[in-house]
Amino acid sequence: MSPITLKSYEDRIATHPSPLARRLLKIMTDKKTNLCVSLDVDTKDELLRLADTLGAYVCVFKTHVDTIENYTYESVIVPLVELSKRHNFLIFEDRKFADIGSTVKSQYTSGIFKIVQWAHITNAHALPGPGIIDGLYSGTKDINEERGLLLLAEMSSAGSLATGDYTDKTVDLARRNRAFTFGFIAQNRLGADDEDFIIMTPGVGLDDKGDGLGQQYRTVDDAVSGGSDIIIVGRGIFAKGRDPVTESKRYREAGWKAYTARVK
Ligand code: 6AU
Repeated sequence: MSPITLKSYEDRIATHPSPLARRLLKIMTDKKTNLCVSLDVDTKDELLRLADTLGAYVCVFKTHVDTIENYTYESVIVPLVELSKRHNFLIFEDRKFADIGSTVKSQYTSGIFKIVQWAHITNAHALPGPGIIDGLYSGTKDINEERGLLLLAEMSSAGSLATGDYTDKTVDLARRNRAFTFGFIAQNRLGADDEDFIIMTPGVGLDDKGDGLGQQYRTVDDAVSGGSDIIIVGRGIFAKGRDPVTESKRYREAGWKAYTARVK
């Protein structure tokens, strides 16, 4: 266990090199939650309803905004940003950028989504090399609020190619710009003992083992005791037959209990 994982979220606020991560750690401390809910729903009504009813239990809401039917900036983003202020959570657009710097800059700043305008957090594959970080970072130039990037260092899906040397090189890339690249999507603790990267872990589920399409689930305890800082949960919370409020409370409690046991 690295010394960072034994420190409280609150203690990490003072020393973290990323302004976005400092804001996130403060929200987690204040709201006592390390739960990120993945709002993988098809309609804007459902997205906004869940963001409102579950807002109190989460530090981050993760979106795939390109899957929302009848998307418009005014009807989806404007109210979502309003809810993020009301309930004090950050928005993470799970865009998984994967192109050359110049292209990802346009994808981040332009088009119908204008992700950089509203998503506090986004993520990218390391595959294209350092230009992808430089391109995304240059897109934040005119934004007056904290923005942060997660690199996909490991994936939860069966047979993922993001392992070993690829994962190590992804960690190296993140070191280029610690004020912007504040952490990883990963299954394990990554970085040197004294480096504070925020580890966000998908593929967490208490009742399922997989989804028949490659997803693999681990328990909350397994992820957090292994060094994960934030658990990402989607279908474990809102799959058919599950009550999202009950499940959010359950995952939040499990996540906080596992974290408290770790830092004790
Ligand atoms: O809990 P689930 O399986 O319903 O949803 C998991 C969510 C999905 C995936 O797109 C995403 O997490 N995800 C990611 C992310 C966040 O980048 C990486 C990964 O390795 N596995 C994964 O499931 O929205």
